Amino acid sequence: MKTDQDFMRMALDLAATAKGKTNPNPVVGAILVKDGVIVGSGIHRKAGEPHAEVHAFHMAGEHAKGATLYVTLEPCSHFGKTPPCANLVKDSGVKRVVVATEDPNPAVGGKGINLIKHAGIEVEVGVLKEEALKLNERFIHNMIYEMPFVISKVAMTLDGKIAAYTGHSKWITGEEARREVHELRNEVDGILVGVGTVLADNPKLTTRLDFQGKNPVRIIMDSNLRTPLDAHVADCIEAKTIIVTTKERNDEKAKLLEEKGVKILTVPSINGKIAGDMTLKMLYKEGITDILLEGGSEINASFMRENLIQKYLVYVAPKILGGKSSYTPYRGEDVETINEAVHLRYTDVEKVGEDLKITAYPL
Ligand code: AOF
Ligand code: ZN
Repeated sequence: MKTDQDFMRMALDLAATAKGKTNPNPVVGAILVKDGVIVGSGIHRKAGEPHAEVHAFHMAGEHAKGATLYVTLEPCSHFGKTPPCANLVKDSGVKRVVVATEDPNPAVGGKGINLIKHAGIEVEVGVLKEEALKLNERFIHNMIYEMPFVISKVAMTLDGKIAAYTGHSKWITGEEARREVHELRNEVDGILVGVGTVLADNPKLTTRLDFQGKNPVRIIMDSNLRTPLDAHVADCIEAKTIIVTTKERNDEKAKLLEEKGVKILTVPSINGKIAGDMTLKMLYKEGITDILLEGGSEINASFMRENLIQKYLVYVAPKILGGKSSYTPYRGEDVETINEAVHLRYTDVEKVGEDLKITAYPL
């Protein structure tokens, strides 16, 4: 006999297949089970399209009567782009509803669960809650802070170097780790670098996979608009570009970049430095719900120091570079003591090809 946990795990696995496809919405999976048999299943595929429950009920038809609904997120109670799922559940004839976690969207926030309970349907909340929270970490962060979820990605040697003193860095990690980074780019709304990286490497910052992936919006932190007009990122045919700058920038250059299709986002500065938190708030208003922060080391350091990173992904290559002037991933200002370190918690360590991948969250 399969347990509630077993069915919820299936629903979570279904939901996970849509990761990166539903932004700004969460990923959600739903399964209808009657007498131990799955009679309906569904996922939310894309914002604006039907919710997971709708697909599951559609598949189950009459079999939904007397069934148990397993859903990874509380059924919604509001009219968004689609009508409330809680009403659908209420009228479906299901006898029990198992929910992994509440919807942090203030428009829902428990109201969906209450509506179903008041209809006399048995509801259980919290089955595989931790997994469900992790799966929707991006969406939950968005709902609470109204800012994008920032993932800092670093590829470094075992001795913590990301480039030789010349800036040469191709390649530190192996093919499999680099492929994973393209899979990540395929999932996020934005990819952010400093203008230093644009000047040094002239990167494309696009997604290159065996299939047609999604290109995230390229976001360049560039207070003085030093991005060259012929830089790959200034070419907006393949992917969109936002340049984040300050009021002090050259208006003429801004116009020329805009003519190439670049969006110029003017953000307040503090001592000549673009304010990181304001940048994120404004990017969220532009529809960016998550960002892959790909450096370089000064941008990484300022986001890290301002506590603007929600997740760290560090790929460690089995190589030692050494050297006094080689680059490290989070440079910034010198600190005097270990007490000034930002503290993290490791959640996963995994081997990817020849490299290690460490996942960590700030405490
Ligand atoms: C569910 N099942 O599959 C999803 C839910 O604009 P709408 O109508 O698509 O509503 C989006 C909101 O609905 C989203 O912010 C979240 O609160 C909830 N998403 N709820 O019951 C689903 N995707
Ligand atoms: Zn819904």
